[in-house]
Amino acid sequence: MSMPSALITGITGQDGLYLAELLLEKGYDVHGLIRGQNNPRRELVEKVVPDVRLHNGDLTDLSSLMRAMRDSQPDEVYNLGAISFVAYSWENAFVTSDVTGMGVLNMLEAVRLHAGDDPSSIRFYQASSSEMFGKVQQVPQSESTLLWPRSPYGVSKVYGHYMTINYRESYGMHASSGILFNHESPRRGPEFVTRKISQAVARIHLGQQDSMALGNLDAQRDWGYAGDYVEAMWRMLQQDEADDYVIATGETHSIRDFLDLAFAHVGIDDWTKHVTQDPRFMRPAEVELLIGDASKARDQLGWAPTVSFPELVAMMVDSDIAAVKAGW
Ligand code: NAP
Ligand code: G4F
Repeated sequence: MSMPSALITGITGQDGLYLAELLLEKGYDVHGLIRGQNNPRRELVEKVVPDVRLHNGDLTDLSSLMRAMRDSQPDEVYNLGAISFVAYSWENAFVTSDVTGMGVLNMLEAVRLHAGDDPSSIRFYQASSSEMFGKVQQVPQSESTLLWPRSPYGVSKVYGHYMTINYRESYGMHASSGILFNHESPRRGPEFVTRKISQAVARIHLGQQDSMALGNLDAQRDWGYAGDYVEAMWRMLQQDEADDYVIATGETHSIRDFLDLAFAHVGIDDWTKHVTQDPRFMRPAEVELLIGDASKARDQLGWAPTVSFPELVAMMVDSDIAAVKAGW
């Protein structure tokens, strides 16, 4: 039997790299979509996963997606590409809607047109988000919780989520949507709060920085480890029927809890003198509380998280200490 092949959009992102590693381990022929004329993250992808074949393309450009489909001939498509930073989405609402929302439609169309007579022959994964729950209408949040997005990013994800369901129902596509709660790792972008903290704590510990400025410290998130979450994506596409699944740990913690653990890891019990609050990092509308009910994924996919919250915080701080020491 020939090896299965997969196309990943968002290959340069946190999840794209973990997923590429997972699929290569499983024997897949892995392809990645990369955008821009001189993408600064190409080098990182080529170093971490040299066996991935890269294709130029952009989620806003349907013909480039069609070309990537033709050149990669995938059995599975993982649509991870997005403008994913919630704060940025207020400043750039149109481009966020175009990439994170309309980009999903473009990718679904590319898959449907490429698949021809049998739209279910290519399996599709959409990276939906707990940000869609926004002003939460139920605690904890599950697949049936009413969506109430609070940011242009969240609204765009709702569009992509329902478009994925619509293509499944309209064309019989094997299109699944993973409603993933926040997941982090040493590869997390430095603009997100967990990595911002782990990098600052590493520098403070090593005497290279004295303080950091943050926004709302009281928001609560259900934080898991990205390596666990890409396993759930793959499991969704191995099911006979496509479906939607919440992926979460079922625990919630505030930014203050993250600060407690991160500073305690380097022996600092009182972090208040190292942290200031700056209105620049407050959002026009906040998602106050996220906590997911992943029982459907546990029962149907056999999925469960393997990394605890304290382990995740320690992993990120240790990695950033090593990076600062190495001069990265
Ligand atoms: P990430 O690190 O921000 O990666 C986003 C990826 O999208 C990057 O590879 C980026 O490429 C690519 N991209 C941006 N604009 C594009 C465009 N116009 N065309 C093609 N690709 C484009 O995000 P992540 O944390 O890995 O998350 C992966 C996906 O899961 C995203 O869709 C995100 O919204 C969603 N999600 C994430 C979480 C989480 O907690 N991490 C939770 C729920 C859902 P460049 O390098 O070129 O910018
Ligand atoms: O780390 P964040 O920027 O992540 P956010 O907004 O929850 O979004 C992430 O998770 C979503 C899943 O729910 C994904 F869909 C999305 O793509 C992204 O991966 O902010 C987390 C919380 C927020 O409440 C924010 O207001 O941290 C708060 N926060 C406080 N100070 C801060 C800061 N966030 C950032 N980025 N920077 C701060 O200085």
